[in-house]
Amino acid sequence: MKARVLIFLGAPGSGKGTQAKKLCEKFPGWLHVSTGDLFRKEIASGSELGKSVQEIIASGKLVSDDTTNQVFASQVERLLSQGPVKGLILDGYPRTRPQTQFLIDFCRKSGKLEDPKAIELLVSEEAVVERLSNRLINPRSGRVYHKLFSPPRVPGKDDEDGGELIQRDDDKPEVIRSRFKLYTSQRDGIVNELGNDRVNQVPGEGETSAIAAQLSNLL
Ligand code: G5P
Ligand code: MG
Repeated sequence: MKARVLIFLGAPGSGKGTQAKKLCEKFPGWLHVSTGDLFRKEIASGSELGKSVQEIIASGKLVSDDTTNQVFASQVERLLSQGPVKGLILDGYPRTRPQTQFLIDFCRKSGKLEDPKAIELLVSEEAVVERLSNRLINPRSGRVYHKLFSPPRVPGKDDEDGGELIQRDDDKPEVIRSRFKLYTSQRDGIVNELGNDRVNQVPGEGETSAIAAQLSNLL
């Protein structure tokens, strides 16, 4: 059976990463693919790729489609070669119309993946600024916290590995707002390419667990 491909579409801070991690923990065989996490790992490792994307990411601009498609494709090929996969949750990919075309083509050619569908998490710009200004992440695993609503047990330390939590370079208010605008400008191109009937919208503001329950039903 082919693996399902579910895109989590939504502005920065809409909860894509938080919800993707929750669902992949709950549903065995579902895997989380975040191009943002992959780029941040490259930056942390000091690789050539990491060096080439570091400034772009810190300023909230988009990495080129070619580089992003390559990073995405090699990660998915690696995951598919490791064993059976029920589904992929794509978080932060695709981000442009050309990436969406690449993804649709990639799924068809692979022979192992269904055509992609999307869930769009809807949030306001103000909610996003509040959330991201208070976000902390574990740069090693990508695990996400909110200083007030989902704080770590020990302030500034990850619950799992005990290591330092950091604030992302692109989580400064002015960069958050420009990332939000960039998402808004790209969103229709992505949805048109997928087809409106392949996109479900879910309110992204409210209790994280209530949103997770709604997403579980759609899965
Ligand atoms: P990323 O890493 O893909 P963004 O901008 O798409 O970054 P981001 O900021 O990671 O998205 P998110 O994953 O949607 O946001 O949100 P999250 O981390 O889960 O939650 C945000 C905060 O809100 C957290 O503190 C969380 O605890 C809290 N929260 C979550 N859910 C709830 C809730 O229900 N209620 C409440 N109260 N709080 C909640 O991309 C980064 C950069 O990498 C490059 C670009 O430069 C990009 O800017 N990049 C790409 N470039 C080109 N093409 C691509 N495909 C690229 N992918 C990445
Ligand atoms: Mg994220």
